[in-house]
Amino acid sequence: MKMASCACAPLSVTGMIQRSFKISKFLLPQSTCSSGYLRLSHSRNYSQSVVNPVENGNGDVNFAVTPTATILNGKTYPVDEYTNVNPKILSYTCRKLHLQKYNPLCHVKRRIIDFIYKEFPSRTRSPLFSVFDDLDPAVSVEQNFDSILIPKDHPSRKKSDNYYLNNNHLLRAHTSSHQAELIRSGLNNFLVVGDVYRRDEIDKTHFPAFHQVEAVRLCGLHDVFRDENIARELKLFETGKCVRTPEKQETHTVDAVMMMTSALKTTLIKLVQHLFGKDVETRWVETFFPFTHPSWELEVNYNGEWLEVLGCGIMEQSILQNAGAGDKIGWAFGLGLERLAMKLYQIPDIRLFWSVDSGVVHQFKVDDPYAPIIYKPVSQYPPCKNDISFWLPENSTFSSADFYDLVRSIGGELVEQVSLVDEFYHKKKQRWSHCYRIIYRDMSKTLTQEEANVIHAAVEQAAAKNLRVDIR
Ligand code: FA5
Ligand code: MG
Repeated sequence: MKMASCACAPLSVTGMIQRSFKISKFLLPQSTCSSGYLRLSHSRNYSQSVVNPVENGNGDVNFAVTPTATILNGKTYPVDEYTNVNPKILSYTCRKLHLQKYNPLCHVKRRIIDFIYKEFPSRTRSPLFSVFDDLDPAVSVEQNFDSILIPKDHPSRKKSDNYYLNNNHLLRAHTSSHQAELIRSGLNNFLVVGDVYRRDEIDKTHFPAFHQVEAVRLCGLHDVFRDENIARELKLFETGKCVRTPEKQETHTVDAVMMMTSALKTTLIKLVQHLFGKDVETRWVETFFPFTHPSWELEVNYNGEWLEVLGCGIMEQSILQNAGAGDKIGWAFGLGLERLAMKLYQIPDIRLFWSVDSGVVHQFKVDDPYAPIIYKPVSQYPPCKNDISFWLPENSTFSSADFYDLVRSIGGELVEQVSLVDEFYHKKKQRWSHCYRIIYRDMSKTLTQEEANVIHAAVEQAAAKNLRVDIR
């Protein structure tokens, strides 16, 4: 497989340079096309010639690469001159960070979904917005580009910017790939959360795989103009011949666009305030996307720099028409989960979201997505893992919290994490057994296993004496 050279994406931190207008990676609209929605199931039936099946930790094999084909989520993509995915990139598709309960991206995702549910209450039992967070990241060129009017010769289609499975399929470059198919399926309000892939540089704010949340809201006349009398007077669409202006598409009325724009911008400002508090500093930047007009990016102030967190706009009417919703007008936005999570938790490097280092993972291990976590840098030095198993005292009220306190009081700052890894009840003995894993790590030097063992032995002794457990 020959790799094309790597292209750099726009910087995430846009700096203090004032821009009121910016040309995005995506330019003006041209072609139209329909979309075929594909939902793939997982399968483990791979051919004999599979080179490197990879497990995702749940025992699911998600991808394999052979000399002639890539197999991803049970679908086979024959290799051709366009293929530039590699096993490393494919391995990220197994991680599904936005679905991992304790990943910071999942906490932020849950906060965003909460907000949207509250902001758009439903008249029925089910929420107004449908949420799709497990759509296959392998999409057709048609889904990623054509269905949302990205011109055939548009630079964002380049092999150097994307991970192609072959000339017909790629790892989605944005969650907008699913807009057309979901509208076609009859939905008016939906969110898509997922991993997206771009051939980017790798630095503190860029990674070739990241996560987006897409929102689409389609409105009929009465959703746009809530007041009955006003709705009788006003229209969504121009009837005569009309021109496109910087403010609106040719088919839309000024009134409809003004109402939709105000609803979109208000929703987004409320969303960032929901995440960062009322004092968050924001600014709107006009931009171009082939799939929206007018279009904007929202930036938030992050440590004195402007950070672009999302793109949005009024959906191109022909996308709606092609998908059978031409009687409605829509707004859409696509936001970057990593950038919001970096600001929210003060995470300094985008790679940390992918870390399996217990020192990182443990900091976000909370059930409440609103827990006010500030990321603490993890030591560069290696950890030591020691397990302790004991029988709980008979007829007593042992609590894990007491054990955690005890470990902390003995190990002090050297204790990075304590977690209950196993518990069972022994019928014959009529006693409970607990096993805890303790991770010791020094912030300033390498802690040797011998040093860790000394502390661990002290923990065992103290637990036996103070908590009356029987070490096993
Ligand atoms: C898009 O991807 C559009 N599909 C968004 C959109 C949807 C616009 C619906 C209009 C309507 P953009 O390439 O700007 O646009 O990416 C959107 C957001 O994803 C960015 O604002 C940023 O928060 C995040 N993002 C983009 N590139 C990266 C990257 N390399 N690393 C991390 N986050 C990124
Ligand atoms: Mg952008």
